[in-house]
Amino acid sequence: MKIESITLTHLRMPLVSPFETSFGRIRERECILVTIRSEGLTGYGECVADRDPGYAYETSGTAWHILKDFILPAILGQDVADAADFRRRVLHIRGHPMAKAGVEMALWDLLGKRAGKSLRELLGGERERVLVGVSVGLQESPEVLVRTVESYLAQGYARVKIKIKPGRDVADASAVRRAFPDLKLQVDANSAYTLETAQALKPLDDLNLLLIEQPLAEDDLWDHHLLQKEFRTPLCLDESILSVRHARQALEMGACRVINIKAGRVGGLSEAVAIHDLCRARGVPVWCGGMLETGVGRAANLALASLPGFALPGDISASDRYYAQDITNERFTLNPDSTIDVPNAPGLGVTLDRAAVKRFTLAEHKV
Ligand code: OSB
Ligand code: MG
Repeated sequence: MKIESITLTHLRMPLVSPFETSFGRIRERECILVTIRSEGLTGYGECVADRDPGYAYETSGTAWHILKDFILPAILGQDVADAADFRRRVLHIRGHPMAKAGVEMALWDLLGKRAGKSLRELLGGERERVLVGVSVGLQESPEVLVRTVESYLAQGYARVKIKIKPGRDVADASAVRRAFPDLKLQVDANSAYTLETAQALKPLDDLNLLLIEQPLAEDDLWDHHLLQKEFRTPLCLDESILSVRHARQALEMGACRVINIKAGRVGGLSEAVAIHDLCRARGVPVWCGGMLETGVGRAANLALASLPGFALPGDISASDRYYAQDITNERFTLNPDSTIDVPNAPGLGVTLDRAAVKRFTLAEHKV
């Protein structure tokens, strides 16, 4: 595919409600929309880096720089055969997986459109609808949290993840468990603990949780291994897993028993599928994480989650859980069985609401 032009659009979109994690509270989410034109077709990708380096070191600012000054020049005017070819062309750029993944997604969209195949088909996905859950941010109090969870259950979500941080962990999770004894429940600490402070999480082991996500630092597989030995509940890694190599080492070390896969965090959908394949071969359950994506990234997450090894419900909620106004014409809705349909149209299967994109645009760069 000859890469004829690329547009970067820096977006800032208001969330329907604030989202608070152990690393901060946001009311608006930023991302970079990547638009690539090739041979009469247009492909879209979403770079999921947000404004602040709270979840990862990448931000919309660093991604803009890496995209504009390094990734775009490496492919503009070039004939890029496929995602593997793209990855080879950006191998010399160290790190910055979210910046790379945004472009890789747009290339997958183009490849699908050219072949007349959905991203699900291209990636080898089997399901036409995928099980999903909702990720609930930190609330004012355990009482408010229980009410918030209750409202999502009323909407049909059958799996809930709550965010925790030191001092807001056992009481919150216990309150939700008491209120909903049979709920599929899991917690996410976003690296807020150390091996020492994580001792306070011991009572979580009696709450019948699906998993405990990323309690310790992102660069600390070894202490996750030590902590996993102390818990019956599976630990799940998110921030720590940036590649299929990290995934293999974490599993061999016993640092986790479940992996959260996010294409943005691992440099793209190809690496995400490779991690899925590794885990599937080893009988390790994976699930699709989320980064509060727009309809563009949400479509990609749904296609990814349709692969057979995604054994647990993903953090892929309906569009209205995030945005009153999204940038795609398509809006994703929750089915009564806590699933969302995987798009069927070629590529990502979404079209852009131009007026919405314009309304949320902070900056544009076109080459
Ligand atoms: O750790 O999974 C996370 C959102 C932004 C950054 C990190 C995380 C999250 C979520 C929300 O938990 C997942 C979603 O619904 O998109
Ligand atoms: Mg997480």
